[in-house]
Amino acid sequence: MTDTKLEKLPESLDPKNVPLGEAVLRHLVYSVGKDASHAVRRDWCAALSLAVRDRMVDGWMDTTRRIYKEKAKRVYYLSMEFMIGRLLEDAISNMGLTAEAKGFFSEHGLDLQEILEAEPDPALGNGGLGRLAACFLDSMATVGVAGMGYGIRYEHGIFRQSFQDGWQLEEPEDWLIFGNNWEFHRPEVSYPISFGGSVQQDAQGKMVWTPSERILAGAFDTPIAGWQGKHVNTLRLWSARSAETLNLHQFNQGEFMAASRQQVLAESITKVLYPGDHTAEGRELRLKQEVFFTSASLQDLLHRFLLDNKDLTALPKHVAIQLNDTHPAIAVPELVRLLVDEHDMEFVQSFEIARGCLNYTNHTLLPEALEKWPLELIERCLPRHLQIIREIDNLFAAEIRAKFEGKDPAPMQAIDPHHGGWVRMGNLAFIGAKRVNGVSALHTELMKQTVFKDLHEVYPDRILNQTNGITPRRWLKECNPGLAELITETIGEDWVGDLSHISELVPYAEDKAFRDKFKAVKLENKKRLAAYIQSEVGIKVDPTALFDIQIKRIHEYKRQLMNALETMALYNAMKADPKAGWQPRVKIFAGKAAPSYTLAKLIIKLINDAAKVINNDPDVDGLLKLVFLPNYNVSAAEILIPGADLSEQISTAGFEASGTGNMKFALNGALTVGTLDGANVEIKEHVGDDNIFIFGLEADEVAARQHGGCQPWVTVAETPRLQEVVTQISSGFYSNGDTERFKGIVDNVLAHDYFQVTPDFQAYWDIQRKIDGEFKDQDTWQRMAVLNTANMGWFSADRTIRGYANDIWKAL
Ligand code: GFP
Repeated sequence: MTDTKLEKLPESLDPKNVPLGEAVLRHLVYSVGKDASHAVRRDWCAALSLAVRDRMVDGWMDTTRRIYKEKAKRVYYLSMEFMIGRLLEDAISNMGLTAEAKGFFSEHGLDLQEILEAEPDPALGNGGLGRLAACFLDSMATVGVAGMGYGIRYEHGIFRQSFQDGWQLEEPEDWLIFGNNWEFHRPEVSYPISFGGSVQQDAQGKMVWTPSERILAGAFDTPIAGWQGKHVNTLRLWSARSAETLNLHQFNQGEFMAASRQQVLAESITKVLYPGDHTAEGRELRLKQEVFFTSASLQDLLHRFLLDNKDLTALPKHVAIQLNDTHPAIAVPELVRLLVDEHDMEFVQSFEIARGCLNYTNHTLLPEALEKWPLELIERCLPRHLQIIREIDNLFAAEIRAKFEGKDPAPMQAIDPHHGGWVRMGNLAFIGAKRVNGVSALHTELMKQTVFKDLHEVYPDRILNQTNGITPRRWLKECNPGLAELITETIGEDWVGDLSHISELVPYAEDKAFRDKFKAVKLENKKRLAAYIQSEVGIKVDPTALFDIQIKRIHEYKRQLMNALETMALYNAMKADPKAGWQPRVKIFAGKAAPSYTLAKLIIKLINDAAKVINNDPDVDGLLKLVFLPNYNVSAAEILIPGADLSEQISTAGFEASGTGNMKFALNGALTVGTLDGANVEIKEHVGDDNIFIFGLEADEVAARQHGGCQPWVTVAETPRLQEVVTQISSGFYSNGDTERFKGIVDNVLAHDYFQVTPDFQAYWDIQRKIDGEFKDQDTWQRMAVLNTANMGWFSADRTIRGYANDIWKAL
């Protein structure tokens, strides 16, 4: 730091004193370097982003100064994913600049919307977990929590999905190709991250780790403004580079590849989100990514703490750290390591400090997603961490033995010595956390009864629930301007900053004039969606049909397959009797399958193949269309969700931890067809039993069937519509006579059906036909839709963040 006396900049430099339009022009010429007459949309987008960013900086610095001055408790949210979506619209909306920007561009014959769409969508996430992290950033800044997000600046993010002959194709996403106008590179903020090598005890008995590999983590900061820009927080993303410089000697010998080897290896750490993990190299890379961003974040927050504190034992008083899933769970031994090895603290005390700061959110009970690392891999990459994990396990075992006589701690410990040895990251996170939370009431209950049963018994106060939420700014105000305006003109604008106000709409459900306006907005949104579908996949759909949408990661438990099978059964029924008065439907899917998840990719292929047959059959023209939109991301969701009549939330009960798409749809006036799973249970409580379509097995029934053994082939035989569809698929009806193509799906459904598609199929079919009937009575349907929107106030992420801040972080 320099010792200048300059505290406040001259008024004349305050960006707020310059009209936004002028600032845009200035940036266009002097920052982007383009003449207005040659500027393309992307240039205008860059200029507007920079002008808006300028307006955020003062608030950002004010927030930072205030946090330091008030010694506010800082909250660090560590997440492998931040699915932030485009930032410009969010920023101008939160900063109250939308009207000014619109006015300026229309004066110059340009359309703001088109300029907003020129911004690339940063694909730094995969699904709900990453989008939740992004909603939390918005809500922390809105509620006034001194929060900071820490993650990875993936050069390519998650892959870009396209279809080749109906198969998913993965290509690198290049969101950074034209630069990123939101971020501030901080070259001076850089931390070493070490791997490999060995650990020796020195003469004083201290453990000394001599790593074999060192990578540098460099910081990039993005300001995140809350509603009305009062509070501006930071998202700090880490980018990897080599600690070694270019080997000039080798380079000059003409060995160009060898000279850059270290750089290439280091940079691979932040290339892509979720590199394939079917190879040993891929798995090691994932582990290194986790260690990389976790260690950099912890080093950074300790550095910040020590700027105005001397005593590290006070860390838990000033700092709360939230681990989003097990990806950053290495934080437990890493924080202990930093305290012991770098700050000369004692082990037990260090562990207590770590346990006083760290908290862990669990997002799934699926064993495949509760990370486990082979002991051999941890030993090779992180020898010092392994020592510490062993010490933590010993401490934990002693604690358990002292508290519970005769209780065996082994099944709960982080290290599982069986089958070659594993480190169980869920157990490690639990043992090292002050609080562990689930993301819906049902999920939290199931956590207590299943994956963390033993740990819950020994630490009964540790698990608590924080049902997920969504930000009403992005997920209503920005994505659905028509509905947002209607709501504001009806009940005022308070709902944007405090969604509980939206309940003032409840009486309007009985008001025919309001319902008609509500319906008109929906129709406009459906037209916008229909145009999007036409431009993306060339399928023409009728905006007055029932738009039935399932958008999420493709996974067996989310049961896109059940939806697809029902669509095929509906096609058969319509074709058999086209004049039976069917409710026209458009079935829409979108979502990515993990690159090595073969069955999920086959499900995509099946839907695309079925779409080819159905959409080209004149018998069902005007009755049924099937659409799979490629490359689902936040921007696509912003068009899809406002245009939905029906929201598909049909996971196998007990498997969807919460869902947040379910909340976004309901808030935008779509009705839910769903199982009693995740947050559907709480949505039902809020919107009322009559305004949601619930069907299917419940979580305990699913568990009983899964454990007791079931005979799906018998169920299929007893369900004629399903039987017909399964026979068609296996006989090549959707695959040009190829009877092998979908064998994987058919065999799975008939022989195992772990996710209970067959027993739920009939109930799903029945409720869909009930929905057909109810949709025809548009007035009643709109009444239900209004009641959905009006009763979603509780699902604001602001409420969730207050819950975390009060119950977990003690930060409000
Ligand atoms: C995961 C869970 C969801 C949950 C989110 C956020 O998201 O049930 O709502 O995390 O907690 F599965 P996905 O990866 O499934 O999208």
